[in-house]
Amino acid sequence: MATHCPYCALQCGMILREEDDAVSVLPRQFPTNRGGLCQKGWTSAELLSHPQRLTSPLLRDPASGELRPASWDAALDRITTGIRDVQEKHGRDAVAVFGGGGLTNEKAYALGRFARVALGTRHIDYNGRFCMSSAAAAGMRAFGVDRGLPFPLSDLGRADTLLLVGANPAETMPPLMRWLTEQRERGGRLIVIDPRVTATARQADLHLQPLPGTDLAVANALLHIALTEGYVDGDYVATRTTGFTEVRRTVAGWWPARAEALSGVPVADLEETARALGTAGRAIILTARGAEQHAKGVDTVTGFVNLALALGLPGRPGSGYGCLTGQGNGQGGREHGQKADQLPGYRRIDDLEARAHVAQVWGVPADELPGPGVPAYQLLDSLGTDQGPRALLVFGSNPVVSAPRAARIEGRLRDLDLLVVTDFLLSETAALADVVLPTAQWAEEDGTMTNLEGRVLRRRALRPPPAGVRTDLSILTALSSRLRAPGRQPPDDPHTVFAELRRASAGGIADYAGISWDRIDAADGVYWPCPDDEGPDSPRLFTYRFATADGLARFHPVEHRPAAEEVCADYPLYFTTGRVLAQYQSGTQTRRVAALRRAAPEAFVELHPDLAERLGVADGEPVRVLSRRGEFQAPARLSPGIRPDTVFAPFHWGGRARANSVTNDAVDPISGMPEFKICAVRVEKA
Ligand SMILES: Nc1nc2c(c(=O)[nH]1)N[C@H]1C(S)=C(S)[C@@H](COP(=O)(O)OP(=O)(O)OC[C@H]3O[C@@H](n4cnc5c(=O)[nH]c(N)nc54)[C@H](O)[C@@H]3O)O[C@H]1N2
Ligand SMILES: Nc1nc2c(c(=O)[nH]1)N[C@H]1C(S)=C(S)[C@@H](COP(=O)(O)OP(=O)(O)OC[C@H]3O[C@@H](n4cnc5c(=O)[nH]c(N)nc54)[C@H](O)[C@@H]3O)O[C@H]1N2
Ligand code: SF4
Ligand SMILES: [Mo]
Repeated sequence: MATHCPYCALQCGMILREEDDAVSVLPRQFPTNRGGLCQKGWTSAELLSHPQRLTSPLLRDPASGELRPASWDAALDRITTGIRDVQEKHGRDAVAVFGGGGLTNEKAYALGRFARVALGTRHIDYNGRFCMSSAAAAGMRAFGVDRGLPFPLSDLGRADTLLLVGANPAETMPPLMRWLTEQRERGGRLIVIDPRVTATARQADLHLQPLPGTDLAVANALLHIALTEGYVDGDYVATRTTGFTEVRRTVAGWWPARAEALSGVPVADLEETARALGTAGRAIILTARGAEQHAKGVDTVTGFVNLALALGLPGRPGSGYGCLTGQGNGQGGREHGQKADQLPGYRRIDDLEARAHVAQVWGVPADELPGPGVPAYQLLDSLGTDQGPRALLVFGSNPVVSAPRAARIEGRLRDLDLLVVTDFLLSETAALADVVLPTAQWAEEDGTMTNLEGRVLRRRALRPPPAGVRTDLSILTALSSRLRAPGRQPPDDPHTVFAELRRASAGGIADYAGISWDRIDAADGVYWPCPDDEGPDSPRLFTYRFATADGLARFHPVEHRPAAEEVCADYPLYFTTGRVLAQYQSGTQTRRVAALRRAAPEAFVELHPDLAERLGVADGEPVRVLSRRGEFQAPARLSPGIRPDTVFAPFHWGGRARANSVTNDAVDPISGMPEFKICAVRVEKA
């Protein structure tokens, strides 16, 4: 059966085969992965029948404090009683929902509707806030629309110059590297900006290795050079954009030597990068989490968008700016109402017309819909406090491992009157819950996912979930009927939910009205916006106009600023975080797959050999990393490929090896994105 991988936003095509009870994975020719899969995709079916899989609800026993198997009736009763108690005492907003970018479009949509209508709370947000929010906000303000890649992935293979800023696809989306190989075989140049010599940087023609948190200075200097060298496309700027005068004034102060002093990137490399972009027939600039997960992430992305606009790239064939979306449904998950300020179709919840449209689809009065909630970190950090919600329902996230300053968030979760987690494995967050509900896995339910290109895809059920397990949709339906809000939730059949999503999104920015499951099947996916059944979809955006009211793209002047926390005598090193190939996110899934555990068995702290020598640490020896917020411990991994002033660790592990015990919870003022990619630490021999 043809479907797609459960993990990242590349959504590689795969075939599932069932023999007896065992499910095997085969790669599938799909226009994005062209028959490629990474190790995570190959091994994804192993979790379907994993011995640790949850097959019964779990309830915390008040006497022993342990989680014990319970019936669905008992579990659902405990949840509805808990919700009613909390809402009676503290009001409707005292219950919150936390979603995930791995949920299908149908589930993300149903979750937003459940929060606003069945619970009547304004408090819903999701882990995409930690992932996509900075690029999303920058894209919205520049282009009037936020779609990761506004062009098909295949364009990467045809670019003369490709600039990757804070992206390591060789580990995070391995089959995507085929397009980069093709690009270089055609004579194109690949330039990578990353503080580490990553597997991706090793393939680049030019690698800029800045200090973490200085990408914005680099972007402004690149535009400064483009101006002085005459690479700016004056016609394009005049006819397709507004606001350049201010930006020109700001970047005038960013002469390359100033950026070199801050970032450590040599002037010659800055000049070479500007030339490669400015003289290319086709050029593409892509950002990912390295540039975005900062308290100035929106402005940093905006710096690169300004550069792309000044060079006249967006909307030109084979050229443009894009962001590499991360989670399986990182794109669709941010369009249909899991965000605190959003209604389906990428509508704003404070827009009266949007409220009227969606309320009519949902069959409720518009003034009954709550207003905007707060972004993920602010929400998590308010839990169980006097001002915050007292009950939380989590669908598809493991914040105990993945939230910044995680020990503090773990404490907040413990302070709740009621924590409910739906998962198919006992994640670190589920282990803290009062009620855990076992849910179906990707190969056990139908639905749609929207990949990094804005292409809507079909996920297909190979077989029903095991006995005792329900789908997220049926859990939402059951809860709303117990909350005596039946009819306030769509039925639990994903096809019916998708039909409703199409109507709710109609006329919005992310318009799915013309997308049907049959149409997706017939055409290797359908790109949004797609307003009409009969009309075309939109593989390429911006060819004639941008999605702003006047059709013009907007420049925004942006200034470099220091990280929220700078190094000092007590914490003299920069700390940054990211991913390794064989583990996924908080690791709940991949740490339980034997082959992946063998490939990446434990966390590590990547250090330059010179730094290690100063600390008296040998390769493989355990070290402690300490910040103002906490500490974690893992073996040292010596690598000459990292800057000597910077240490790196992956965030896939919990417990003592939890990198997020030290990360900074400073957030971007516009997007709410936490500063995962830079804080000040001290490293000691453990
Ligand atoms: N194997 C694997 N693949 C995944 C995932 C996974 O967990 N594991 N997760 C998926 C998801 S949700 C996402 S969001 C994507 C993320 O995909 P990427 O963004 O490619 O992944 P990261 O490793 O978080 O960050 C990329 C790079 O940023 C660099 N970096 C750190 N600080 C800075 C900085 O200040 N500036 C610059 N320029 N670079 C910096 C890091 O060294 C790292 O190599 O991956 C997706 N794919
Ligand atoms: N230090 C640091 N921290 C980071 C990052 C970083 O780069 N550095 N990156 C951030 C980013 S980009 C992201 S995306 C987050 C991700 O971090 P999390 O939000 O924790 O994401 P996952 O680990 O994918 O958690 C998904 C959980 O839901 C379960 N699950 C999967 N599918 C479903 C489903 O369909 N339904 C239900 N009910 N459950 C499901 C899984 O078993 C797992 O336990 O981490 C962020 N945290
Ligand atoms: S690259 Fe992403 S979608 Fe493709 S197989 Fe690996 S994890 Fe799955
Ligand atoms: Mo992500």
